Amino acid sequence: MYNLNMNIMQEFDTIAAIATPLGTGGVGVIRISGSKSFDIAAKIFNGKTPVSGKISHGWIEDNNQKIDEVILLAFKNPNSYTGEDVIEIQCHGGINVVRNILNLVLKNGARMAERGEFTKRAFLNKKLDLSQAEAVADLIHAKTQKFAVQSAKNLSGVLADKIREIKKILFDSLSKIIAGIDFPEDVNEPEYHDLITEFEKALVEIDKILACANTSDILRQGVKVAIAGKPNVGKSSLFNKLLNLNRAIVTDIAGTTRDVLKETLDMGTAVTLIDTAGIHDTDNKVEEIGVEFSKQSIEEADLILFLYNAQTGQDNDDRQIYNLIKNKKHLIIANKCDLTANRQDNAVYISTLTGEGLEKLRIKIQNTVCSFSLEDTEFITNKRQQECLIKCRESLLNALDAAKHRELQDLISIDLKSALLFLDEITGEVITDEILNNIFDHFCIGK
Ligand SMILES: Nc1nc2c(ncn2[C@@H]2O[C@H](COP(=O)(O)OP(=O)(O)OP(=O)(O)O)[C@@H](O)[C@H]2O)c(=O)[nH]1
Ligand SMILES: [Mg+2]
Repeated sequence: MYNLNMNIMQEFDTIAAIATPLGTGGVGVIRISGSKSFDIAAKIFNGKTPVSGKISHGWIEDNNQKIDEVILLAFKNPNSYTGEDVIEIQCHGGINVVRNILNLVLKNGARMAERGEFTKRAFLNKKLDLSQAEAVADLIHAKTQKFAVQSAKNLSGVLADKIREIKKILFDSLSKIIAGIDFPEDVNEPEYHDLITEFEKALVEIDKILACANTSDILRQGVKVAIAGKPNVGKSSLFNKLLNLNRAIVTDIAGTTRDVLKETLDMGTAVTLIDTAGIHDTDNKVEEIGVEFSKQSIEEADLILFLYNAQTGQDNDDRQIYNLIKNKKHLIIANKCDLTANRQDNAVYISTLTGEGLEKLRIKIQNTVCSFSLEDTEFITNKRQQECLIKCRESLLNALDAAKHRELQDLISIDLKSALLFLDEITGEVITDEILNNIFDHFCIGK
């Protein structure tokens, strides 16, 4: 268990990693953090001696053999991302150049960094609280513009500030209760109705954050949109068109798609588009499993694109599938409208072959999807944070109940302390190794 209320900078060995994606690019960055960073730089860098906060230009050399011409950025602790001494080497962005420089850094005393280890150190050295560290991962992995903007808010400490505000309300009440218990002669115990007012105030704030949880989840995971219908109606063709990518196999053989295919689309909100196997009765074992998967996907989806053949119209099999989805949010789509002039019902007529109606459909999908997360969420939370808030809320409700029943304030203080501990878990003031490792395992190397 870490208790970060100790005001000591933690001592670690020196780590290094490539901070940019591996590939060919303009620049590549190798990041080194730890007490040996400047010594390592001195051994491999031929140029002006690095000075904190300054940029130095020179060459990386291995035993006088030139590796690359680089720019070196130096940061002395505590004024760096990790709070330790940090050196960042900006070199040319070829795969081999960055690898050669990293190997040289490792040879000269650094250890390869683990996933998220730089940010973990930043957290342990109190450069970021845990909610901000989690926002770093969110920002890196954000699949949509909107989620990136929201994650940046958390990185700037929006959630952490709110949690601190709630903590202050609870902490003030707890202090008054403890003072009343410890110094009964000098200090009156707080009035119950005052405690009730304060607890209710804190509850309102917690509920405000939790009210955004659903939108948070949608922003994070995307709205699940499944394409469903009989075999051969053109589901995979539509899937490919919406993605602008030939991702799914399309043939005129009924039962082409067997597995569930998923891809992410940015429609303002992230959309997970799901192509499913055509639903029908079959003796084929593989197809049967595919149909089962399709039904599961429909069950989990937020929106169903129900597809049928415009030329033949809906038959009994179509109607059976429609019965499966009719109680969920759905759009009815008649595909292959190039084969018929018939336009009778309330369906959206499209042809994945000619492109007719596809733009109209795209807009319809987009409008429906956006209605899932129209309001700008004030607070983005992840499952871990939501669970802490829910537990905090339970403890606080117990405290409120006890206050309403005029129970001993000693007892109320126990629930209050537990509520505070759950809030501490969100910002990471009290945290176990297991939780910490679980969080940083989701980072990439070099961050
Ligand atoms: N004329 C015409 N043919 C289409 C259209 N869309 C798809 N097709 C054809 O219909 C056949 C089936 O298309 P798929 O996209 O594989 O159909 P599916 O619904 O995914 O089929 P399963 O995976 O077997 O369930 C293919 O031969 C496509 O070229 C369309 O708008 N017009
Ligand atoms: Mg298919």
